[in-house]
Amino acid sequence: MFNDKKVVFSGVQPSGNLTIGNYLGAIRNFSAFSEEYHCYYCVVDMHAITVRQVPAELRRRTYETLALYIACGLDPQKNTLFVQSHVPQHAELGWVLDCYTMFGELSRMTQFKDKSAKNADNINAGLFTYPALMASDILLYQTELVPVGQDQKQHLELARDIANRFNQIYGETFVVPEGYIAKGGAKIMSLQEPTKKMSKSDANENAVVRILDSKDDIMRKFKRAVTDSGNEIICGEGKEGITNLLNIYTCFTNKTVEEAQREFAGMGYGAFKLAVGEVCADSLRPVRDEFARLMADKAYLEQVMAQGAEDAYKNARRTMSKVRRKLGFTELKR
Ligand code: AQP
Repeated sequence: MFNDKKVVFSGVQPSGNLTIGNYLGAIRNFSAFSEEYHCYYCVVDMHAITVRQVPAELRRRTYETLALYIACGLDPQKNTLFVQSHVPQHAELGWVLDCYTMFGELSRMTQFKDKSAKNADNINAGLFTYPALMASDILLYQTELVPVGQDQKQHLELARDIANRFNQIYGETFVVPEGYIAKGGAKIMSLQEPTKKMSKSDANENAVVRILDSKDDIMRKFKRAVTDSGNEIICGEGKEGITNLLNIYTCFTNKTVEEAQREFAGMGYGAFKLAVGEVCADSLRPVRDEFARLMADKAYLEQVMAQGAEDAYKNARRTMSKVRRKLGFTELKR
């Protein structure tokens, strides 16, 4: 289907209901690559279990994340959409790369520090070695480009270091991937603590706008968004809340920040927050409608999963055979 095209890979964890951060920072940008690249978009369920999940919810969210990929414009005929745990080479290469990733490197990862602080009773080895599994996801497909939000930049740099290290020891084995971080939506902040990233697993529902929230919920959350004691709708230091809202507004409208600042000059914070809520809710409506249609057709989603896993498996197996040979693993003669 794709042959010699260069490869794009990205993934989303089914670790919660997806947010407008996941949408603006990642998924919304994915379809732009579909013509030029062979795109692999993965539901990374193995990453999700680094934090405790309720099994039935993980299963449901895996379907939902796949449906959201499609509802956000990813055509399964033009993109390989699949579930990470359906392709066992992710775990296999993950283990190999664990052995080429240094303890010191993993200790410096800010996401590990943040997530260990949030999950102090479950600082497991998987949480620590998460970036090596992420490197395996990317390197398995000889990926050139990885579209991600700003928060994944550090992990991506580590994936490049791991690829370079392996290539230096064993000769050219992996393509060394580049990150693609979209300008506007790269870091959407929490509506309640705008110095903190918006995260799908945030316990405070008012901090997070979810792609599938109803219009009423979206409007309510924006109404309650934290701002500042001033009255100017401009970006700047000490105005993290307003800066975040302007950023969200420009992402949904494709206007520049300057245009938005001019548009809202002299307006009160209350009316401004409602305007941001309106464009957000209205832009997401088609995604919500398409999502509902897809979720009613589980057989179709299963067919997409199966087709995606088969295609991913074929290509993952090729890289894994090369890695096994380079490492000196013996081949089993049957
Ligand atoms: N707030 C954000 N702004 C912009 N991009 C974001 N991404 C996540 N949050 C924001 C991007 O979404 C993609 C998928 O993320 P993920 O599921 O792999 O995990 P994450 O980065 O840890 O996202 P969350 O929402 O914070 O999940 P939890 O709460 O489970 O940890 C990535 O490209 C990410 O950069």
